[in-house]
Amino acid sequence: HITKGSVVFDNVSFAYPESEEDVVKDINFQVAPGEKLAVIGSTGAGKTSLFQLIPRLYDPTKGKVSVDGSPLSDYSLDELRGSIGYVPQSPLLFTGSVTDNIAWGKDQATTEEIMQAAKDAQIHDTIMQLDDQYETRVGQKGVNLSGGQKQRISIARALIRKPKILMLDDSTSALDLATESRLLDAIDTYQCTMLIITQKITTAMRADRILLMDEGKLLAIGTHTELLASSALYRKIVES
Ligand code: TTP
Ligand code: MG
Repeated sequence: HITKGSVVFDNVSFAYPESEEDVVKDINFQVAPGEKLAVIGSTGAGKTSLFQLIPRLYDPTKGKVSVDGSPLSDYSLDELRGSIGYVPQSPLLFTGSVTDNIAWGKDQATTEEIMQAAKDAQIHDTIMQLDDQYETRVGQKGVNLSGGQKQRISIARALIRKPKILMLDDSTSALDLATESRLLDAIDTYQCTMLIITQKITTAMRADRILLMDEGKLLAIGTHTELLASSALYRKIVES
């Protein structure tokens, strides 16, 4: 079982099926249980591709990813996806109520658990303003929600499972700074390992360490101060 939430990448490379080109190139790093790691890098750097290898949406073409000291293949997909809260870059809601969308995959979720997850994801107030509140239908045949609102429902869906590893793929891009800060404060109380892709240096600086990717490669990993000292590309991003 995944109880600690450590993640290790060992010489991991990855190319999409039917493609020759590696989009993740020989990557090594370790994330300790409870650590918060931000991943930054320009568009197309391979951040999303790297993330997809952890809940096994794809498998590496070379190397090994381990969680809690065991290779991912030692876990069932149910176990992996039950312990890893993965919020994709473009989350999908299905046609159903807000409640259904948050509780998805957790059949016995109570109203309290659903509302707590929504509050922590900073979407509760918005839900309360909808015509039917938590029973409002969303998804293709439901009310229109903004990208940022969908992201937060998707974050609530991840939080309700109390994941050991929480992965946010640019999930706070649409949030104003104050709301994002409240969201990250709430996530701190979950005591999970967090991997967060972000374009914002202020968000990255809230993490324990920052991983900088460029053209599929890990260019640097360390604290903000360490990267300022060691990486010219990082300095360029900070200055821009
Ligand atoms: P991404 O991994 O999507 O790069 P990114 O997440 O760093 O970029 P962004 O900030 O814009 O979200 O892409 C890396 C390469 O992989 C890119 O050439 C596109 C390709 N790719 C696929 O071929 N199929 C996919 O499903 C994805 C996600 C990416
Ligand atoms: Mg991406």
